[in-house]
Amino acid sequence: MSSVSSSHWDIFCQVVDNFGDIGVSWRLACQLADAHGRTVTLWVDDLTIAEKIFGAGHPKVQIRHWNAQADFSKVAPVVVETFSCGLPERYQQAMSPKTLWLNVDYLTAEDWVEGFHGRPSPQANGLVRYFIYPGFSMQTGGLLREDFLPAIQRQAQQSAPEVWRHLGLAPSPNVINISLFCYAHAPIKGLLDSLARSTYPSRLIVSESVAAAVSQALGLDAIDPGQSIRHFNCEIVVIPFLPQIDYDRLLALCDVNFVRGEDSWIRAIWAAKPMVWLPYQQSENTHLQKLDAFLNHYLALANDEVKAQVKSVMQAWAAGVWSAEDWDAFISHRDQVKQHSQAFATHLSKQPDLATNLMVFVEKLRENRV
Ligand code: TRH
Repeated sequence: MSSVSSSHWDIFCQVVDNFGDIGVSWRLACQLADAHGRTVTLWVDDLTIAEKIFGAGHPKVQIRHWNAQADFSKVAPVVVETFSCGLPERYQQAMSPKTLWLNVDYLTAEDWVEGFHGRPSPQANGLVRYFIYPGFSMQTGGLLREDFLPAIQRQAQQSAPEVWRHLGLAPSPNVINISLFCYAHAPIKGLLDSLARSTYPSRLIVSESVAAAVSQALGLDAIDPGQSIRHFNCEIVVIPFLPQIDYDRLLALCDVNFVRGEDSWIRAIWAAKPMVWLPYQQSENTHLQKLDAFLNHYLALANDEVKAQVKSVMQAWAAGVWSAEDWDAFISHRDQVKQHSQAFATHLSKQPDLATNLMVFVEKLRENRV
């Protein structure tokens, strides 16, 4: 085994589908480099999806293609496997008992993660794999959050007209701006109908990956990025897939954010605006349990009105049904929901972030304190 710097980490990512696996892995790699001085090699099995996320890259993060021919002879002192994707057999053979192996698993707000976070899992080959569970409480690994994010959000809001134009959109301060990033099974037609007949004018900013589902709901062939159409009291505009940092700017500017999966969900929490989260669909409606677990955290300190409005809209959206009345109530109380979202983000941001928690965990492992 050749040696690599003691401040080097390897991260392994398998792109199952969509952008979340690589979105989280890339964000973690960049944050370990920016905030903790690590150099990182990010191994990814599918570079086509990944390239949408990498943008101009990062000087301290090297991207390598994880394939059958890859050279795994250089093992980092710390290796992170994301979302239980496993480590290549040849890489494991090159690892020593001193290599620290962490599996950063999917985010869930369910309570069981507290009991499993940080637990070792001895492997048949003598190596030990530690399970890290991101989460919403101090007993979990926390959430990814960069120190520079508040400045990005502030700047977006202070220079809103310029930032809207930077995103390829006209400043539109007199309408409700809503970003839409969801899965195709969401009741999109219900949302479009509600926005069309609402007394509040709105602009629905649709991510490119959702454009096909939106056009289908409208009975159109396609709406391309850059195109906009009027749907009664709502302007629908499709935008291309944005660099991650621009997506944060968009969330900071919009009045309501529809998000999904894992990483956009967390970004919408930090944006501190009214949000509607759609969990990744799972068999036996497990995703609805995950939603309820999140709502318990998210709404723990909310007043009864906010609780009822947020709950009914998010549960309906995730269950694939739509209630125009619930949406109307939600949207007309958006200032109260916003205040609540700000309080929730402030409360969560007092907890250490995931990258910092990983650094602390690794130090404890080195000192045999886990
Ligand atoms: O793409 P997703 O649906 O990813 C999902 C989830 O991670 C899910 O839990 C997992 O099981 C599945 O993948 C395999 O949604 P998510 O997690 O929000 O990831 C989207 C990423 O794309 C996130 O990093 C934000 C980023 N993004 C941009 O950078 N620009 C954009 O314009 C948009 C819409 C998203």
